[in-house]
Amino acid sequence: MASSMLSLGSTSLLPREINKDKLKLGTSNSKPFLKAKSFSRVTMTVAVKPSRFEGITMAPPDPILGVSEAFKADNNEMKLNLGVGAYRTEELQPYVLNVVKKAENLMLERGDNKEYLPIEGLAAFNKATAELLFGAGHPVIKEQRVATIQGLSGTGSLRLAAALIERYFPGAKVVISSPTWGNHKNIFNDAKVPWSEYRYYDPKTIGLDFEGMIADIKEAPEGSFILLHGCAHNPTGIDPTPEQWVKIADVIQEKNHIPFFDVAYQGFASGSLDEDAASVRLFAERGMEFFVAQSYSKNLGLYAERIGAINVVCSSADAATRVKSQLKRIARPMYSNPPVHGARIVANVVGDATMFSEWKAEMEMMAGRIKTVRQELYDSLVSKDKSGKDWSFILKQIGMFSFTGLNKAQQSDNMTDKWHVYMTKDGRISLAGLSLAKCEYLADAIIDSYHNVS
Ligand code: KET
Repeated sequence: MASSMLSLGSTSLLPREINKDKLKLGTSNSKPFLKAKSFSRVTMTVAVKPSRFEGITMAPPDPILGVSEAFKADNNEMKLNLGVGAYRTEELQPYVLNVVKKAENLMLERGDNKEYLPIEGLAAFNKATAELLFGAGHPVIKEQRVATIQGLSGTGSLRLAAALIERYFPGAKVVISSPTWGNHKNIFNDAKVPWSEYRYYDPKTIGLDFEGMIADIKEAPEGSFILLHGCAHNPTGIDPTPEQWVKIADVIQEKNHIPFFDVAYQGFASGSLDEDAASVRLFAERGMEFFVAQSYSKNLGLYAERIGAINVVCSSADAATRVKSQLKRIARPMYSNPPVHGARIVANVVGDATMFSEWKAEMEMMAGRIKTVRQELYDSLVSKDKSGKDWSFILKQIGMFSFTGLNKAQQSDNMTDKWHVYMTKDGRISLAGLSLAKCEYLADAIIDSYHNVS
C-alpha cells in the first residue's frame, strides 16, 4: 500500500476537523487509512487507500497542444514554438487584433449583459458567419436552406456534426485526407463515427496525390461523408487547384457522397475571405447538400474564446429547419448553450463596415507576415544548404504551416532536443510562430536534421 507524508496545515483542515480525525485515527475498520506519527506538529504518515481509478492509465500528451506544454518547460533562450498553429508577432508575442479590442470596447460601452444565449447561439453571429462563408445574398441563404448554429469553435462544431452523423446516418463513414489535422480522428472516434482515409499527400513530389485522392473518393461506399479542408490544408499546406476542385465536386456528386468542409483558415490562406471560400461556394452553386464547420480562432485571433459554427446546407428550407432543431437537441445536453463573448465580437466586426474593412486589413497583414517568413526561410535554406536539395516546396505551400518532410521521429526529436525547436512529429512547423530574425537559425536546424539524422 502506498504511503506518503501529509502535512496538515491550517489551510487544509479546520481545527475542529483535526480533532475529529485525531480521535478516529487508526481506529476505524471501515476507513483503515490513517496511521498517526505526531500530533504536536499535526504531521503524520498516511497510508493511501487503493484508488477506484487504479485502472485509468496515463494518457499520452496531445500531439499538438502537448508540444506547447513541453516548450514552456524548456529554459533555453533559443527555443522556438512552431507546434501549435497560433499567430505571433515578429517579436514572437501573441497578437490581439485591434479590431477585436475595438469590438470589446463597444460591448463595454453598450453595457451588454451576460444572459444565456439561445441553444443555437447569437442570432447576429449566425447570420454573419453564414454570410461570410457563402457571401451575403447567396441563394442558399435567401432560400433559408442553411441550418447554422454557433459551436464551440471549429472543434466543437465538428463534434456537433459528428454527433448528427452518428444519430441520423448510422454506419456511414467519414473519409478523411491522409494526413489530416490530428484531432479529426479523435473527434470521429469519440462520436463513434467510423472513418477511413483517402490519399492526399505524395511524399515523392511533396505535393497533392490528386489521382489517388479521386480514386479513393470514388471507391468510398456511396453516401459517405468526404471531409475536405476548405483552404490551407493542415498539415500539408497543399490545396487543390480550382480545376481540381471542380473534379473533386464531380466525383463526390457522382457517388452521392456528402461533402463535409472544415474551414479553420478562411482569409488566412490568401489573405482574402472570399477567395478562401471559393471551394465551399463551388459546392453551394451546384445545389449540393453539405456540412461546413467554421472557426474564428485563427482569422480573428479568438483562440480561447471558442467561437465557430456548424452550417448544414440543405435542399429545402423545411429540411434546414428540422436539421437545426436536431443540432440544438444535440447541443443542449452537451454544453447547454454557447459562450457569448466571441460571438458578439464577430457579429460587431462583421456588422460594421469600418470594422469589417479594418479586420480584412489586419488579416492581410497577418497572412502577409507569414508569407514573408516563408520566403525568408526558403532563402536561408537555399543559401546555407550546399547539397543541391530542392526546397521550393516550401514556397508552394500555403497558410500557417509548412510540411518540412522531416517526418522521421528522430528528425523532429533532433529539432527539439538539439535545437530547441518545438514542432509536431509529422514534420509540420507553424510559420505563424516564426520571426524573420529566427529564420537563419531554423534553416540551420532543418538542414542538420535533414542531412545528419535518419
Ligand atoms: N480544423 C483544423 C483543420 C484545424 O487546424 C484546427 C486547429 C481546428 C479545426 C480547430 O480549431 P478551433 O480552435 O477548435 O477552432 N488547429 C490548430 C490548433 C489545434 O490543434 O487545436 C493546430 O493544428 O495547431
